[in-house]
Amino acid sequence: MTNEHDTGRSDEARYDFRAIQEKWLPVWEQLKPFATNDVPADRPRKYVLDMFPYPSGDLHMGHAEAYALGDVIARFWRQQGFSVLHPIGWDAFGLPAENAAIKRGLDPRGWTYDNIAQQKASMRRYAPSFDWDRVIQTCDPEYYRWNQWLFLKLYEKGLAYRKASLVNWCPFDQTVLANEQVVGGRCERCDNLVTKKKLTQWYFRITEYADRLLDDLAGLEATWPSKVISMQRNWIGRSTGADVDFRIEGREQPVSVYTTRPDTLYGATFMVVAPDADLAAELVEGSSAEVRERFDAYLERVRGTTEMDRLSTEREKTGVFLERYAINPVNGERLPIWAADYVLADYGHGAIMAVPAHDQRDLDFARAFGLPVRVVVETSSGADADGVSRDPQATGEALAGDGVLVNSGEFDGLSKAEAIQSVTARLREQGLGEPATNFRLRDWLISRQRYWGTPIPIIHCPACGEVPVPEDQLPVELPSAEGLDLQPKGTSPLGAAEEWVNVSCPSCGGDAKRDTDTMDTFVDSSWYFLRFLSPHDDTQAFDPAEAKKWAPVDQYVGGVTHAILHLLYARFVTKVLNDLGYIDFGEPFTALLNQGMVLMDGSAMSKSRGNLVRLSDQLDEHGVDAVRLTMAFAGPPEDDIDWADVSPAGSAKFLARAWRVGDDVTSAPDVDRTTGDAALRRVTHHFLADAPSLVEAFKFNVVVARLMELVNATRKAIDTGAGAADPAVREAAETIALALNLFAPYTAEDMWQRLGYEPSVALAQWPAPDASLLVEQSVTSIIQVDGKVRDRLEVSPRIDAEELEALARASQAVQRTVADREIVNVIVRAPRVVNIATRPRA
Ligand code: ANZ
Ligand code: ZN
Repeated sequence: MTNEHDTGRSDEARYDFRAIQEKWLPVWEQLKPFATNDVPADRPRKYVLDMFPYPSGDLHMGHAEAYALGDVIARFWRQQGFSVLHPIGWDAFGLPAENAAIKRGLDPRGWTYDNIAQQKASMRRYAPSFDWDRVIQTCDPEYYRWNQWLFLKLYEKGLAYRKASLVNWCPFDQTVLANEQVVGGRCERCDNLVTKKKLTQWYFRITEYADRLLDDLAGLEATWPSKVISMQRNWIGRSTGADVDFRIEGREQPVSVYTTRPDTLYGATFMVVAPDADLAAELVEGSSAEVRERFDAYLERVRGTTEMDRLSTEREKTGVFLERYAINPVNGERLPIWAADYVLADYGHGAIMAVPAHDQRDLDFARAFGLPVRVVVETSSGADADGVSRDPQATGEALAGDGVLVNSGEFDGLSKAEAIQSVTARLREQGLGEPATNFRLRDWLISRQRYWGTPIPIIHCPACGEVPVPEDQLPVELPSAEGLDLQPKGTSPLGAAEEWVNVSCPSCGGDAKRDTDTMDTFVDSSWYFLRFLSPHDDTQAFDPAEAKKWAPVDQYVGGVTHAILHLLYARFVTKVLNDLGYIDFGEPFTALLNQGMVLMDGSAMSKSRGNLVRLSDQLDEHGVDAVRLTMAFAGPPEDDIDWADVSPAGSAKFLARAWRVGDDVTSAPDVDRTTGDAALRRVTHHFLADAPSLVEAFKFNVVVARLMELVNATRKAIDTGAGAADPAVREAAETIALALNLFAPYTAEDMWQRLGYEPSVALAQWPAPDASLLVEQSVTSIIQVDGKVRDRLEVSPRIDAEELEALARASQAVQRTVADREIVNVIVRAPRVVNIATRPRA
């Protein structure tokens, strides 16, 4: 043990963050304080996970925030006696690498691994408490082999399938996109408008889990941000109503429509089919040549329209009358059938009964094309003063609210809710309809026509059809990019890798071809948290025994940008693996913390905006610890941080001050602390008592503020009070080092050594506070009425003004004095004085 306190250290020992960083980084690399390979079986465990980075360029300020905050939690649980698994890896496949490589004429492989190397070096210096023996990189065949395994498991269960359908197509990236990757009608990656294209693609049947994905959100309400929960709820979008069958003149089969308002069936005045639905094409075959021509032209236009626009209520309504008629099952009315783009082909049945009086989009359409409007629910919200519903035809406003049925035969007089029940029951009796549930959620489109991803482990055989690659032949390695044209062109570049594509069928041995698509990279990240549990296992995707010990993740930390996509997919895959018996839990992430963004001058940082703050510059100038501390101190972790408003220089100054406190201590580690200065001890022990619950509530900034108070109190004790040799000063300094371990690991480690301990401070335990030092002493509070002392109350020194005023007003003596006079003013100076002013009642 080194104890520099006896060795005549220099008086002007200086805090030098560069020297400290250089000193401790290699020590930690040797020591591996965060290794988790053999942790004691009987110690409780926590799994803290930060979303893994995408290796495009070096780490940036956003990473610096996320990893600083996640590390507070990981380090905290270690101090609280837990074995903590805190791994890191790289989410390394995907378009950005591929596009960057194409631009530079490089192999995406080299570009990606170079970036990983750079990020890894920066990450090590940044010193989150990662277990570096568990790093995974999703573009390693050792990793993506298990993506392929997962695909095959889903395929066996019928949860992975191929179908031809209209898909989102990015004309710029020349690839399909999942619904989740279309943001406001635009490609999430390149921001170009997304169009639709009919293609045969691979899907994961996430819709089969829609109910569970929705219902299980209830169990996350206490530990996930409510915003994320409601975004997921909306995305899944469960809607309940009824399917109603309409007979079509000149067609054998009836057409089903989905409605959430079966109560409005008598108000249906026309039917609308999606122009791009198969039904529309079929119906128009029975129409005149002129209509067919108009329809074809219309369809052409619709194809170029985004889904967003189609659903917009602002847009002018367009459509084509198909000269065909449907029959309303309840009253036999003939309803004209139109094709219009506000009805979507892939929701419900791609056709609707239009009820213009009660549905705004139907009303807009009816008004545009002169179709009848019939009110069937008298709503109170749409009523005049005399109780008569306003005419939607005239006002242009549909009556959407609650009300009583009219013009609806035997159902007249029922409330909306009653009528929904009764009409549905009647339809069911007559075999004309049934209750139905629909989801906004679509199956997850996972195939991509791009190079840099996991090959889909399927072989297409002319004789046998789709043949899964046998598990013992995994991984299907991605062929070298050499000689391949990676330019996006709508078909996968892998098709040109002839040696790779042409194989013999695993089933019949005949000539066959590999599937040339690659998987969406969200497949990679849908289960990566399990791979960390046994990252080097080459016999299975993850070890179920390790999953039992560590999983699910206790605390997940990452950006809110992943509120839907990644989190939904990971929840889905977890449920599938649960059903398949590999794991015994159904939710991957027990708790979730979304950190805010790091802004500069009020807006997101970007090169083009010219407000980019480079992390490496900040680290060079202020040091790792100051940057990390600044991230924690800036405010609640969920809030955005404007780098223009914070002071890493101030953080560095504080760290130097804290470090010097440790350096000043002259007592030995084994000194009897109970003999120390009581006032300072009380401050220290209050801090020891309060910090853990503050950390658990993610109030990191409050912990830092309290720590600053502790440093000040200690400084004062050294300079003007008990002195550097007092045991209470040592106790305070050690507490400071332990707390700094959460935010500023280099400074903490260095202090710890100067205080006479071996590394690592990260493994030292948080001491229990001494309860006797937490007992509040009371102070005497003087209560005056009109300038005369009337009572004295013994109160807590921490009492707040409101509480003290209430006590004063409740005092017998005060009440007697005030009697029937009126209190006009109360001035409270907690905890010492309350002044009550009165006057006679008027
Ligand atoms: C008649 C009706 C009357 C409707 C009324 C609403 C109000 P959610 O809640 O999103 O499930 N709809 C059904 N399929 C559609 C499709 N493919 N494209 C566009 N709209 C479609 O909405 C269900 C309602 O949206 C359905 O209920 C249907 O209009 C329409 F006063 O039927 B409703
Ligand atoms: Zn075959």
